[in-house]
Amino acid sequence: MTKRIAIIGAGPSGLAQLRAFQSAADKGIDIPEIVCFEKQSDWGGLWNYSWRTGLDQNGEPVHGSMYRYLWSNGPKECLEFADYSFEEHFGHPIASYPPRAVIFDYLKGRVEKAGVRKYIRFNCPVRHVSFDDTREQFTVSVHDQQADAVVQEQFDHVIVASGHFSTPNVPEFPGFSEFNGRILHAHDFRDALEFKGKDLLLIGSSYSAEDIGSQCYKYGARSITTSYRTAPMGFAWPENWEEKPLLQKVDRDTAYFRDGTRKKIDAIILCTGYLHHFPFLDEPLRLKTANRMWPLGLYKGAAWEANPRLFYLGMQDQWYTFNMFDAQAWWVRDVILGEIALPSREAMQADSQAWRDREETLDSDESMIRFQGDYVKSLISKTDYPSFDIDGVNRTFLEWEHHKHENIMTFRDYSYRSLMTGTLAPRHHTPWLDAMDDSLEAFLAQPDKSAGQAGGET
Ligand code: FAD
Ligand code: NA7
Repeated sequence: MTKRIAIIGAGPSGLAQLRAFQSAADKGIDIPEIVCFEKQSDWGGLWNYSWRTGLDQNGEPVHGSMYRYLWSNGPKECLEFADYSFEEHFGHPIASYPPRAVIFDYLKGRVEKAGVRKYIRFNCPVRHVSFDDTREQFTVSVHDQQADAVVQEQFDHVIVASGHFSTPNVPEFPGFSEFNGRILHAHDFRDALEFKGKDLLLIGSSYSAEDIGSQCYKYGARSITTSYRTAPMGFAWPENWEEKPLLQKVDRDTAYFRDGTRKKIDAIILCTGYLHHFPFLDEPLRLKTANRMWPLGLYKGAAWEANPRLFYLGMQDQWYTFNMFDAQAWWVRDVILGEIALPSREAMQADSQAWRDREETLDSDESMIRFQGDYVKSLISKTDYPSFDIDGVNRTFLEWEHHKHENIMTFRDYSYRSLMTGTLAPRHHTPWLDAMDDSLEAFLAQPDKSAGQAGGET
């Protein structure tokens, strides 16, 4: 009997899994019956922008954490698919830091070409997944929103690709209940113009604080204050941006910090990260982890060691994204197809522990980038995913880091060489700080398609 596979989520990870199976089918390999359940009405995951916050039209928590005017926060050359280049999609080279709509278009282009939309059931949040040891099958309960019916189906494998940057981690600080202004989490941030002319406090010192702060600066906030728990971000900020140690309390319109200083503020954005949240999984199936490079319990970062008929994609903290999800999806496909044999549970745990031991020695961005690069290498060496220059991607990440430290407001003006095609990206027609229109049309209206300078010159 044909195996049945359930994929939960049609974001970049779930789509990678569909593409992996379809590429095997194209080679004449028999593939299982696949159903991908997606709670939103379209694919693309976080890249499918929603203006909504809170609950959606069906009463579901809104998945989207992306905001207007979001531009790729790393060079597109680091996330490029090895089987579908940006150049193939757009017909010509494009600049290195595209806005969200352009990335979404690229993501969509590959899966449209592959013809995998037919596998996806949209508006179908998965409510519950359990495993029956006797039948060795999963029961997946799904709410089909269009029919307004909860239905149950049996599957031989389940692949969780529901993402982990959607359920906000929301700490509380003394005085929040009496604060005079708005308090929101980064998950609910949508439009920087809301904060034009305002004195803004952001809690956190990672990507969300850096990027939402930069957006608010770009669109006219009066001042930005970022408050860190462990360490400051340490970039050369513009004059109206300062970094403070952790917030101690808020008194109506004033924030007090650990170093004894205070500041009047109009609004607070909690850039305090996200929770790995799987309310739909039965307890023995549920991954519990903080946002880190090597969550334990996942062999090769993907197979649930306690029951390796279950897989997770994209659960690591991410330097690598789209091509790492591909590497995982191709590997998971080959495990399911019986091309890759899994060792004993003890051997899987020992292998994971070795990765975790190395993870715990990582003490710099560079070491984390190399660690994740090695992980991607280890996966693609086992499958027919097109090999690519991972050392080259690592080098591009390091150049990106260097450019950010040189000037956090101009790093997006640099160009890098594709590791897939060898083409050097053209310079964008407008410096990022002046580019207020983030539409695909504005971005692609490149008057000059000639190449920029490799990784160095603006
Ligand atoms: P997601 O994109 O989160 O997709 C998960 C999918 O699962 C969604 O479609 C969701 O609706 C669906 N789903 C969830 N629960 C259920 C359920 N119960 N039933 C059915 N469906 C469900 N990465 C980069 O490479 N570059 C960037 O510039 C970048 N910027 C980012 C900016 C922000 C603000 C955030 C939050 C993330 C950013 N990322 C960026 C990282 C991002 O995590 C990845 O690019 C990518 O979206 C992860 O893909 P995913 O498929 O694993 O998860
Ligand atoms: P991250 O990268 O998980 O970072 C979370 C940040 O929030 C980090 O600086 C934490 O500080 C801070 N944090 C968490 N809890 C608290 C509390 N209680 N108090 C103060 N500070 C806290 O999440 P991001 O949202 O920045 O990035 C997620 C993705 O979105 C990323 O991949 C980007 O591509 C976009 P810590 O350093 O742990 O002290």
